[in-house]
Amino acid sequence: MSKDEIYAGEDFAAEPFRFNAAVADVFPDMLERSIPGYRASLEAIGSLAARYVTRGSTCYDLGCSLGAATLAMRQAIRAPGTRIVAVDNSQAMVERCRGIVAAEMADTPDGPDVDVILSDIRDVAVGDASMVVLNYTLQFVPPGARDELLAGIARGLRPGGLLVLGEKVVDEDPQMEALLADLYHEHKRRNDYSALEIARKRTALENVLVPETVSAHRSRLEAAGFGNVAVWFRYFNFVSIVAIKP
Ligand code: GEK
Repeated sequence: MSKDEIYAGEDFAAEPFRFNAAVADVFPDMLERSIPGYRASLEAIGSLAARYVTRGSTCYDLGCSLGAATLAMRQAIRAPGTRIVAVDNSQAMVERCRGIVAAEMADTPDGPDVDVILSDIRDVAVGDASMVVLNYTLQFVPPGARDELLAGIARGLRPGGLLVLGEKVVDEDPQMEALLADLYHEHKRRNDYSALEIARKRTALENVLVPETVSAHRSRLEAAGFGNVAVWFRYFNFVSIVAIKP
């Protein structure tokens, strides 16, 4: 696994963060070291897929990157006749994801078929779905487009279908937000990012990754038509939420 040193070099150019080839090449290491509980989120996606994916339905992995959540679902799904649609708008991610998924499908040909699609997730019509995953993706979608995206997902889910929403969040209480941001900074330092790398990445993500509060996510999910909503996981300012369509 290649080490993420994107913000370490001397030849570093200050520009907004993009999911380009350089990022895709170090992506597994980047997420392991940058998203507290990332591995736990994938484990839970597998457990939830085993429980919630229903016969003949479609599962969606929106903002699939290299397909980690797609593979977690695929390995866990027991319901027959299912398929997975994995979507990302980064060409570099989609190219690599297609290779990873093809290798997995060759190893386990009896599992669900997977289509990896290069598209903006806002242009994908979710339909006849039993499970949709947005694992740390919604935070990159412009805030003004989030309500409509979530409403479309809710409409496209079968009754009883499940959404998993992983997000970086911001706390309502500025003092607690400062504490959580500081603990996160320390976590990244422990994971071998220098203070300079952390500062550069934070600047690059400004206005690119736009976090919201947990209550904003809850309200949006409820307005979109989801019934039961729960935060099943929180680690500093990273959460994962499950929501069920009635
Ligand atoms: C995982 N879910 O490993 N349309 C399509 N893709 C998008 C859009 C959009 N509008 N905006 C961002 N992306 C993965 C990790 S990473 C999280 C998800 C992170 C894509 C973007 O190209 C990137 O691949 C992904 O969403 C976000 O479980 O890097 O923090």
